[in-house]
Amino acid sequence: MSKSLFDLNGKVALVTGATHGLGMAMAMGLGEAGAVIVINDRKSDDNIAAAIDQYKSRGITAHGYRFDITDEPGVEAAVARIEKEVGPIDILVNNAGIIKRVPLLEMPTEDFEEVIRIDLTGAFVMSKPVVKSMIERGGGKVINICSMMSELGRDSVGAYAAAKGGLKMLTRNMATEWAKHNVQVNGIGPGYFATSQTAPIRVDGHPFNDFIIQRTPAGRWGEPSDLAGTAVFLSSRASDFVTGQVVYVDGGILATIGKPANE
Ligand code: GCO
Repeated sequence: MSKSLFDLNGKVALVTGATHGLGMAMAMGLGEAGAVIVINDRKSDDNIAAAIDQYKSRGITAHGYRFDITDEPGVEAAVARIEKEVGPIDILVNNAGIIKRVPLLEMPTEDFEEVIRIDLTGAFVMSKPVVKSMIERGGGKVINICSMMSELGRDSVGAYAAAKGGLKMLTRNMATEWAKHNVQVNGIGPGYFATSQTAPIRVDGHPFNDFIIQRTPAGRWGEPSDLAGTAVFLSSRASDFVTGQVVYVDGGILATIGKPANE
């Protein structure tokens, strides 16, 4: 019987930063579609071990490695080790990232550069050794986790928006250069999701929480599991002729200018 278009059995997926949050939710989706999951954390073996247990509890085979996506020699060594110990990486999800909510005029330049280094340059550093191997093997899939901030600005997230805007264009350029090698590169742009990263602005009664509920046509924050289907689609042969796109999973927020609060 022919495999489902969305079947990932036999595939190895590296999802950076997938010890928690949106990365874990996407990795769980890829695992449930059959992929073997590889995750990383830049600091904590404990975080990795706890996450591996969560994957295993869902019947998903997962492996964890400690490395920093901005450390180029460390990334190259980790990719070589993963491909030796687990197998060639068929799917790379560049998810790891940070945010610093500081108004631009108050932000130290080193903090701005740290956000760019992790959220933008990190995807470039991580992709090079993985994609070189994909090209040798005839192809693969890369998914860069962009953001609504790839399209819109917001007070206090200027460094993050600059990084995520750059990541959208890096996605298009990766797609341009690697399509001839059967490597498809796309982005996922989450809207506002209920994660630890948004917890400070999501508490009941917080003006921003009320604003997002009102500004999002779906009338709710996204749940991490809302991203799994798009991640599976962009990791599977169902998307073999899709490249250079950013799919926004945002409850409709980017589709509308919104409506008056009392409507
Ligand atoms: C913020 C939020 C956003 C979301 C997400 C939107 O402070 O505005 O953290 O940046 O996390 O990136 O796509």
